[in-house]
Amino acid sequence: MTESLKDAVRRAAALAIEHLESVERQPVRPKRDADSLRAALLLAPPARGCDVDELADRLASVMAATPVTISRRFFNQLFGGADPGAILGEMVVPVLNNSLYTFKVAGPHVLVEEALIRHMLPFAGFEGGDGAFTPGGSLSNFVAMLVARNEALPGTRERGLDGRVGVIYSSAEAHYSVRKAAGMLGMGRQNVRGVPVDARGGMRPDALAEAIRADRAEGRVPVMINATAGTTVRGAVDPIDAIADVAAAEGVWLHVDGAWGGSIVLSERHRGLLRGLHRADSFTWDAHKMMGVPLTCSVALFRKPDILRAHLSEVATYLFQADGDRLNPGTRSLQCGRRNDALKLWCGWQLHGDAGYARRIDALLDLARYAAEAVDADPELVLAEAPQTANVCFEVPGRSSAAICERLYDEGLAMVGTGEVCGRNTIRLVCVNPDQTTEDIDALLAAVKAVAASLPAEDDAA
Ligand code: ABU
Repeated sequence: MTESLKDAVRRAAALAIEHLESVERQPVRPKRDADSLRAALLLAPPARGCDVDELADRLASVMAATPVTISRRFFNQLFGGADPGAILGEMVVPVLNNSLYTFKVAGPHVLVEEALIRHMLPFAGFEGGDGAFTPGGSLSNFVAMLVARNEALPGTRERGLDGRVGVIYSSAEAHYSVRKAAGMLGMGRQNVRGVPVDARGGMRPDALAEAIRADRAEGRVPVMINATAGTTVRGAVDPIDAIADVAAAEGVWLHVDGAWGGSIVLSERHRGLLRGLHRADSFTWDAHKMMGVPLTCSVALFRKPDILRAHLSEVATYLFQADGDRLNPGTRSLQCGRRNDALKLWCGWQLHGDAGYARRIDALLDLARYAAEAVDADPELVLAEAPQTANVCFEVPGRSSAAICERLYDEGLAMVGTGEVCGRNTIRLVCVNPDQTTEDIDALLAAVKAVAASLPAEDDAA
């Protein structure tokens, strides 16, 4: 092993520490536009390489210009914060550099994945089922949809759709990945029904049943119902149990997209929100969101054992040469070469245990409730609705939510984004970092009001 490699690893650790210290000093970095970054940073790969000191300097410049997502002033996305256990695991992954397709080259990491999936399945009520790590919630939804399509339309894997039209049912407020996957799977984006939602943003089971009946009457094949556990903007949870009744009556695959809210199953206090999940056929669960694992770490879980291999396996004698399919996860993956996303989750779970993760989920949902009550009690703010999970949407009447968020960022006060709720552009505050406290919420709301007062009046209908 070369000294320069060890030196590089030491420098990476030092740069990471420097980043953490700079975030303590400056939790929100000033916004930089793309042109100023292109001009300031040496971005084009050079004809001749530089030495490692110069490289470390160039890397430090890129890091210093990077938006901060791990600080207590970041409320912008469905991820945030930094978890010591998971980061410890993630930081050793590149020096191990295993590809998670075979036991031969990944050894215990195949067993780490297996142990995690086996541990996660019962939380969904899928004991003894199947599962796979994917590069994100969109791809977990994709693989569930692929399996559902092949099950509903036999022969698709070999012959294609053969003129058959399969339909997907998802709420009008579901994540775009469902429509995108329909396009990628040859099913057609127009064959995704946006089922209307109720006043709380949950899919209406009566409208779902009606949509399925209408498609059947026209000769189309219902392929999958996608219920969402934690919609992107409102954090709404579809009524999974009532939707499962429709799925059972109609014999349609039920998928639950828990990319955002799936981790709530870890909390005894709150898992009732996902009542009926055990009746689903598949479940997307992102550990890089509420569990705080570094991006990306998503798992697609299936109720039926061994179902992934049936839909994804290929013969490759140059790759799968020993140990059998069970120990070669490449036989049931969307990917061939695959990075190790499991080790960081395994390390996080070792550190926190089930009990620690349950406390974490409880704390996030408690903080969201605190934020909602603080907004509701403030005469200058209007709460869009009581939060169901960890999203708090609100407005400053007479001011643009987008302009407020932009100004907060420009002034280095906070990063927070907007989302549409019932025809209004609202500020969407996401509680996903367990280091945040009620003081951070108070500071954000004070900053929102101060910034709003400096902006011109305008109505903010979506
Ligand atoms: N899949 C996550 C959607 C983006 C966000 O609101 O964080």
